[in-house]
Amino acid sequence: MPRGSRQVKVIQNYIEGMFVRGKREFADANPADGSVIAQVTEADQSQVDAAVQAARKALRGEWGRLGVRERAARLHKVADVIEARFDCLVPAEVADTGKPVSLASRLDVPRAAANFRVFADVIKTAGLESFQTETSDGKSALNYAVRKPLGVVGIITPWNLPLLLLTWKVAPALACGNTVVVKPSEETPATATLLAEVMQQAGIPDGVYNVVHGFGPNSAGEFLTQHPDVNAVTFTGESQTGAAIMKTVAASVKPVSFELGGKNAAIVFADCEFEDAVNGIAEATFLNTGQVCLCAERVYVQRAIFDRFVSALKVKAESLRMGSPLEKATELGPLISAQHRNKVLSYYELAREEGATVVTGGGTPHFGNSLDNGFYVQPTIYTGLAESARCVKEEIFGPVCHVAPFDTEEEAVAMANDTKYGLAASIWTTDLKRGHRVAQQMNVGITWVNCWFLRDLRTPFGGVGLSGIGREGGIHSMNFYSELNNICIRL
Ligand code: NAD
Ligand code: 6OD
Repeated sequence: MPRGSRQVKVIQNYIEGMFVRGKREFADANPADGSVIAQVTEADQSQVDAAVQAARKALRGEWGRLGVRERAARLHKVADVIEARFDCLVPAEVADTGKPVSLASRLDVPRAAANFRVFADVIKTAGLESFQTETSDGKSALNYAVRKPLGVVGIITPWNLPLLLLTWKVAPALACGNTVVVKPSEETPATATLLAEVMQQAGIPDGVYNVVHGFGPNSAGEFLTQHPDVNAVTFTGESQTGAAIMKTVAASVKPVSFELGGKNAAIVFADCEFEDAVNGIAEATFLNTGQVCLCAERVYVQRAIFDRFVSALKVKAESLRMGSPLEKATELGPLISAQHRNKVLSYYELAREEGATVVTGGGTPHFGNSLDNGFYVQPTIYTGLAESARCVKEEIFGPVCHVAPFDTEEEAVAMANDTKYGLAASIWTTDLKRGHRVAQQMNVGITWVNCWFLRDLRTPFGGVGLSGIGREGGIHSMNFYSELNNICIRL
């Protein structure tokens, strides 16, 4: 067994290479049946302090002296160990989130390994600017930039894709030579903790990767973001939480990267490949029980195919297999928590009050077994809401979409852009000229044409408006997780 680890019933903080308990614990529940699967140690202020100091110390140790090539090699080793421990990471993620085992196996855990591999390679090829500058005496100067780590990076992540989103930030931060203190969601503490064992196995020095568990306000999240020795904060989560964190970090003027909520639109033109579009929208609405920031909750369909499209999407939604996340055939698991289910169900109720037509769903399923104690809701499709309805404006983050008709391209673009968010959009058409034209008018960070959530990790990822600040991915991550020092030499 790796040094310092235990067979976890208590999920512990991980500080300077040691698993440590604290004074308080909270329960970690399995969303599929509500059972408690572990107790989690909540980090107090002194433990967050210890984690930050451990990360500072590690910057001055072996890690700080490694060259880019060796750092990249260690990150590839982390990816190797993730792949070797696939059979331990998948069930941990499934138990914590309730997501189907098929999804964790094809998306979450492979992407964790890919995150380390891609950023290990990106840092090796990341170029830097240089300029030869003419001077007033007819001579010149040479300007060139060097890349340095930011220092200690605080990483705060949500529960929907816990390991994927955590490693999406840990990997580039480490690639740039930083050390990190991570605060995973209180709902999903397991895989961040298992990643500590992976780090040990991969030979990442103690103190480079630290984990503190707990909540946001007046708990580990806030202790981390307000810590004076944390040099930068990168956050994925709700827009309102982003606003609260921004206030906290403002006092010490730290760089921030925010990947926040969305109320994403999909535009389906009458000339689309019909089956592909129906399947694509079903995936964009229901994947991970709608708990992906990129999910399409607003679907605009050209009037000529509107009725046919809604009927086909209904058939698709009703055919999704809901059930135990452990069953290979399960396509739809529960929501993350009772609290989140209450939120989603309150929107189902609100949609009726706002005058929606319920095409399918709108309630909770009945299983007749222990899954009835879980946090399941039915996949749901609405039509008939006004564009000003709260259900069309606010992020619900469940397996639900509203489908509305449109006549012209201009009308579709205007409706899609009529939101305070701006994360992602998808466009479905066989007219590629139109695809480019419409894509370029979307006020979002990511637009897909005839696909959704098709990722190349070298591309910019992020949102506009309430959906975030900054871009990560490829060189954009390198630029966030490092400081550039420009050196000017008179020649
Ligand atoms: P959340 O904002 O409630 O929590 C995210 C994390 O922030 C958790 O670890 C939480 O403990 C911590 N936190 C909460 N308050 C804090 C505070 N005041 N200070 C410091 N930390 C604090 O989000 P969630 O409910 O876990 O996740 C769902 C949300 O995340 C949705 O809005 C979704 O759209 C968004 N999301 C966005 C992206 C993206 O890439 N843009 C990706 C995934 C999820
Ligand atoms: O694919 C990614 O890199 C990424 N950050 C996905 C975010 C999904 C939101 O839930």
